[in-house]
Amino acid sequence: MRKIVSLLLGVALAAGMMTGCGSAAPASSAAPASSDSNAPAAPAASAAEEKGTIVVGYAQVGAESDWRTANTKSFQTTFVPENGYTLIFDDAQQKQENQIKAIRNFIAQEVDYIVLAPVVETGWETVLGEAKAAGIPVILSDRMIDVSDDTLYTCWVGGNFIKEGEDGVKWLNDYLKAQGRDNEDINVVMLQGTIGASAEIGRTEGVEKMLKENPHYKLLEKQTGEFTQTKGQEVMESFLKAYDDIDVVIAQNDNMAFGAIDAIKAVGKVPGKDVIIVSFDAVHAAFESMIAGDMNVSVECNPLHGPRVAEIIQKLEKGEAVEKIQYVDEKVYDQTNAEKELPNRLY
Ligand code: GYE
Repeated sequence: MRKIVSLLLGVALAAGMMTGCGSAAPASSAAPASSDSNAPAAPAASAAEEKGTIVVGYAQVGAESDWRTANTKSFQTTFVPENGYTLIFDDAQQKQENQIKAIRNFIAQEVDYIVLAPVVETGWETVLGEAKAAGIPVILSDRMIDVSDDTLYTCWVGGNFIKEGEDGVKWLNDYLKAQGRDNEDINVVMLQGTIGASAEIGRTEGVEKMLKENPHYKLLEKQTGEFTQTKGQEVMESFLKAYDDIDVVIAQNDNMAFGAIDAIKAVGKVPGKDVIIVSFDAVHAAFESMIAGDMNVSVECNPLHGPRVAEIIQKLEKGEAVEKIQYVDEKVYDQTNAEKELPNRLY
């Protein structure tokens, strides 16, 4: 929407960023910049300008999980020229410093909006102050930030992570009761997400609060698995070496749970029976795992924020007010309803 010059600059920078970061963004859904050196940048930029598209820079966390992949796809299919948008996508590979660089690039390109899914909660004052000084609204999606000045962002939309953590243990309480194990001492280990990410902070808080309410629970150990399958498996292997009586694994996302399940099978134990698996996200593969009897439960966390952010931008374009904090409704799925629900799942 801004000057052609800035778009041209944007296209050039976006092309550089995409190739520089090795981003997996398909050309069709990213900025009309192509890493193909035969494709001239200028016509693509003016095409975007002719259509009067709204230019959105998305500073994404990375590609660490199925949830994240679904989230990226949601943005890349929503913010397309046919819907009136040009998306400049940046994959920060789980590093805050990369996100800060991406935001500075977006500011230099004079994008219309910046969307940020912050890797961690703290350390955003300076760069978001720069976005504010440039007059570019910042919409937070997925994870939260911890800043004293809430004018540094326009609004936030995402999951209620504390509630998700509580829901996971509530499910466990009911399950153990139904199994006649509610008076048994239960040993728990927890695989945490990226330390300092609000999804980790909230889920840890919610889980620990609920575990403390029941003296039968003993949290043996918690450690980060960085929200990845590989690290989840690695940490679970070390837990299994250290403790021979683990009753429950609480994995703060499905991918770490998949890794834990592999580690449990490798020592000859049966996941879903010998060790109860409580997980988060409820991605497609989690439903398959529940149907197979491996995973016991997955607390939903909905990644399809693209349309939600588009709705916010449309309101802002019309000068309408938007809610500062918007939680998405989420459910809990387990082995009793996984098969029935699987065909309805969108991610
Ligand atoms: O649970 C995990 C992803 O921030 C809610 O990030 C998101 C989390 C999600 O890597 O799978």
